This record gives sequence, structure tokens and C-alpha cells, in this order.
Amino acid sequence: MLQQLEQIQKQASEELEKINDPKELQLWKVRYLGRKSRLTRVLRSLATLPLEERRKIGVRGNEVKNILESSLAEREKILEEARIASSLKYKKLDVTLPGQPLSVGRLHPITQTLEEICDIFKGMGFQVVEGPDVEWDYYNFEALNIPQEHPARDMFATLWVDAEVGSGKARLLRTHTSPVQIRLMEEKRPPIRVVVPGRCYRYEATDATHESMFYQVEGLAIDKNITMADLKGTLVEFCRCLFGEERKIRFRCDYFPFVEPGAEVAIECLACHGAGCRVCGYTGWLEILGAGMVHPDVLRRGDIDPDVYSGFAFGMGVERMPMLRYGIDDIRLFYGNDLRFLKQF
Ligand code: 2U9
Repeated sequence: MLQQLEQIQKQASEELEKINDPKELQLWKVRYLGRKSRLTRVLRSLATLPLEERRKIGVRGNEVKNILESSLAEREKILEEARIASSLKYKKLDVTLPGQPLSVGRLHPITQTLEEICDIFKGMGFQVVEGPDVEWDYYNFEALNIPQEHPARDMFATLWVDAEVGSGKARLLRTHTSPVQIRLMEEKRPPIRVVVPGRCYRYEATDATHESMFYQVEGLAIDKNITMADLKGTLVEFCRCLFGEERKIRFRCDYFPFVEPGAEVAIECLACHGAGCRVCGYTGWLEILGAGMVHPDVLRRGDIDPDVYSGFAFGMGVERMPMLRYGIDDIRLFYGNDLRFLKQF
């Protein structure tokens, strides 16, 4: 039996040396260390041997088993290291390969438009100012000549934050950015030249041309001797920067409670160049701005003497600009977060 054990060890070791494949290694394990292997059979037969022989064969049998087990572990380690080395060889870094493209983010089209509008006014000496989205009734309405029960409140369907609707002390989501200018007039002395970009909110059913949240840019200039000519010059320059030097611009009377006189500014239709089409409702003109000379009562509420100072103001909806420029017919596309749409800008 001792001879048999020596033979098992020799044969197993020789075979193991030649194995380079994990599957073969598994078969080797079954063959030499498995339940039906010759070695296991020898060890099982120990009980039938006389005591002296049992001891001798037992000691040697266990030695062979330990040697085979550690040789197996060693071989497994060698094969694993070889596997890793060969996989690294194939995945070696190839510095000549083109780099992986990084997807670069971009600004939302409305942010781009806001920046473009503000940049034009900055170029004319206006400062950019922002204010809170949640406002008091006073700043959003009363200070702007829109007291409770004034019919103009219908123009600004309001989302209220507090229950005491229309009480001056109720909070609301601002319906325009004008309250920021009132706060500024309270704080600062003329000359004032500011543009105010920001979100506004109205209680409206959304459709292709209405969103309950939208952006506005408003502007305010107050100084001694500011006239309607300053208003016109500033807004003509703005329209030319945004829509091109040759674009025709039209001023007509309009009404807003916070300005007197009020005006509506339109540009020659971008789609039909004034001929009349579906985009401009067959008028040839696109209205893009509201404006006017600041009402004396509004100046007074901002603690500015209308006998000394005068000012002009304007306001525009931001979404309308890229809609007209790129022929986008649904405002909801801007806020649907569909990257297929947003990535075009
Ligand atoms: C103060 C004084 C006057 C801001 C103005 C408009 C005219 C105007 C609309 C355009 C389209 C809003 O988005 S829109 O619905 N705005 O036509 N806004 S004058 O007048 C002010 C503001 C603040 C203290």
C-alpha cells in the first residue's frame, strides 16, 4: 500500500505540472482527491488493517493528501495569474485610439435668451437686478396703480400664497417682475437704470401659448429729463440688436396701469417680412414688448418726486423671443425637459 501511495503521488504530481486549463484542473481534482479516487479508497481501507500498518499507512496517506491539496492550490494560483496577465496583454492601453466623447451640457434656450437680452441692455448701461418670486400684494399690485377691485387685476390671474386674497398684506406668486423695481425705487435714488429678469406666475390653463410659469425681462430708467425719446431710442436699439439692423419697428398706444402714456412695440414679422402670414395673424407685425413713461403715482410710491424726475419702463415675455425666432409653436416644449428638443439650441 505504501508503494501504491508513492505511485499516486508521483503520477498526480506529473499530471498536475502539465495542466494549463482550469477545467482540466477540476478533472484532476476529482481524479486524485475525489470521493472515488484511489487515495480516498486507500484511506478508507485503513480500518481493516492491523494497528501497526494502519498507523504507518495512515500517516503517509494523509501526507500525500496534504501534498496534493497544496500542489492543487499552487497550480490554481499560477493559472489565475496567467489569466490576468493575458487579459491585461489584450487590454493594453492604446494611446493612438480616439478619446471617448464626453457629453457636454448646455444652457437651456430660455437661459440663453435671458442672457442675450440682458447683455444688450448691459451694453447700454443697465444693471441686472433680481428679486423674490413670492411677493406682497402691495408690491405686485397696489404700488403699481392696481388697487383691489381694479379691473386690471383680471389681466394678471393670480396664484395666491395666503388666504386673505386682495388685502395688500396677502402673499402671492408675482405675476410680473415689476415689484422688484418698486423695491429698488424705495432703496435707491435716481439715476436708476436696471433690467430685471425672472420667473413669473399666472393662474392659467396651459396651452400652446400660455404657461403658468414663464419668464419676463422688465426694465426701468429714472433720471431728470427722461423722455419718450429715450424710451424709443433704447427699445429701437434693443430690437435691432436682437432681430437685425434692418428690421422695421412700430410703436403704438397701449394701456398699462403703471405707465402713462403706454406703448406697444412690434417688429416686422420674422416669417413673412411684413407680407402677412399665419405667424403674425396676417398683420405683418409681431408684438414683442410693452412700454411707457412711469406713472407719476408709481414714482411717488417709490418715494421719487415726479416733478423732479421722470422715467420709462418696459416689459417683455422671454419665451416669445425664441418662439418667433425659431418658429416654435408650443411654449410647453421649453419646460417638457425633452432633450431631443433642448439639444437643438
Ligand atoms: C415700475 C414701473 C413701470 C413695466 C412694464 C409692460 C409695459 C408690459 C408685458 C409684456 C408682455 C408683460 O410678459 S408680458 O405679459 N409688460 O407690457 N411692463 S411697462 O412697467 C413698470 C414696471 C415697474 C415700477
